[in-house]
Amino acid sequence: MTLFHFSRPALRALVLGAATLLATSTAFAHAHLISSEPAANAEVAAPAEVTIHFTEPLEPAFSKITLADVAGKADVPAVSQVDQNDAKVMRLPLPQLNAGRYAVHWTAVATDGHRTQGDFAFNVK
Ligand SMILES: [Cu+2]
Repeated sequence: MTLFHFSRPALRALVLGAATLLATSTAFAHAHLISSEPAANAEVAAPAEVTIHFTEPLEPAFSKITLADVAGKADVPAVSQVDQNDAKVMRLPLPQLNAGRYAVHWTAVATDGHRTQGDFAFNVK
């Protein structure tokens, strides 16, 4: 592998440089969740949609939100969409949800192609 062609100090500098770059650069930032409505673990009246705000613009073709109920799969006819005017916002329109706990799973692909994902849950009163 090409890494073995570097001297030890050079390799060390390379690794440190990469770590510094990751820590300070926003040019290669992944899309992370800032906030959501409903918020994680919130107890709410049945919401019309799940909205998630991200740190970076998303690639609509590869980003999505899905919803699961206690049975493992909620009957959500719509698909999630990235906001056409603000690509840092993604939404999943919801049907009328019954009372209960719901799990949200999101996959966000940033414009740099990097994928992040996460889960949170909320309760419908
Ligand atoms: Cu990235």
